[in-house]
Amino acid sequence: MLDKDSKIYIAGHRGMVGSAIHRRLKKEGFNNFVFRTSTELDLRNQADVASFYEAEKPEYVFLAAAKVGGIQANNTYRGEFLYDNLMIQNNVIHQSYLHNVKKLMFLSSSCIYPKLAPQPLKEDSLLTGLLEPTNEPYAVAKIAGVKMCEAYRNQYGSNFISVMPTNLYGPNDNYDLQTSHVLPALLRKFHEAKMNNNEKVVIWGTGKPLREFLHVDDLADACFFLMNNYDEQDFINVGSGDEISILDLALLVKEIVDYQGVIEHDLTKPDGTPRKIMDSSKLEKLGWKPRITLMEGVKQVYKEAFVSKQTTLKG
Ligand code: GFB
Repeated sequence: MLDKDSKIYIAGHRGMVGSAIHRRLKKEGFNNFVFRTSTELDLRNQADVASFYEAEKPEYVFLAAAKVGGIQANNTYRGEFLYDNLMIQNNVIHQSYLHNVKKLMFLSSSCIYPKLAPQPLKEDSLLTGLLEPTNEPYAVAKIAGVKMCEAYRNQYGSNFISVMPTNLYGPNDNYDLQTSHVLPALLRKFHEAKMNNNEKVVIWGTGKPLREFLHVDDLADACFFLMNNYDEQDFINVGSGDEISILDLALLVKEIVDYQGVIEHDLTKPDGTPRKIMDSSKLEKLGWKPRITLMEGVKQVYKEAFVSKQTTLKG
């Protein structure tokens, strides 16, 4: 079990996942955190990360720092997604080993599974087929991170585990329409269309792909549970079972926002993987289940990001 006084480093504490893990731990009474913003510490820089570990000597590490984005960002910034993620995770995992971190959790992603792997995606489908081309560089980096945790456990006995979240949403998401994931993009598009009395909202692709969505607070709860209860080499899926087509998701957001116009498709934009739902039975058998339904979660996020605050959004 994590001790309340343990020194915990959350890499990426200002991102959607890192900030949710921070909220979850604070709620539990943890208060010995170490943080660095990306301006204070460039995690891609080996020497700087080494100095940081030497100075701070964290006992537990949540590795939630990563270059992330939606389908278009992944496909456009292919070099950066590969380089930045490999550098960040290599430096953090290696320094965690050198400084005897008691336990590290690496946050991976469901896109590491082969594009056409049997659904729901089971953990043993990893490396059984070709990846989805739009996010291959990101997936290759994340696979390397999972394998690095496994290899360090095998060779050095490091207690490093990896979790595989499905598509996430929640507070501190990215609402830039060029680089965001689908859910924040739809919330913004429908909200702005309503405010501006626009007749239509354009969504990317055919609307047919199926995706599973998990609220980031549920993910953070699963991370806390696994940090306390899971010490195995094999990585573990974290999903919600809430699967929906992109068109139905658009209709759900339309209803929540109460927008009266029509939906159009931009077929010049990619669909990506046709279906991506996790088999999370391994985690369920350990005794963890998500709590926030998609409807509740999206309503909550919409309220926080658009109704309560008058958010000024870029992009
Ligand atoms: O969320 P998303 O960008 O990523 O897109 P992926 C999911 C689906 O929603 C795709 C469609 O079929 C998009 O074409 N979509 C419709 C839109 N309208 C929009 C829109 O306005 N914006 C966006 N972004 N999509 C990512 C991977 O894949 O999932 C990452 O590229 C990562 O590597 C992440 O793993 C979780 O689910 O397709």
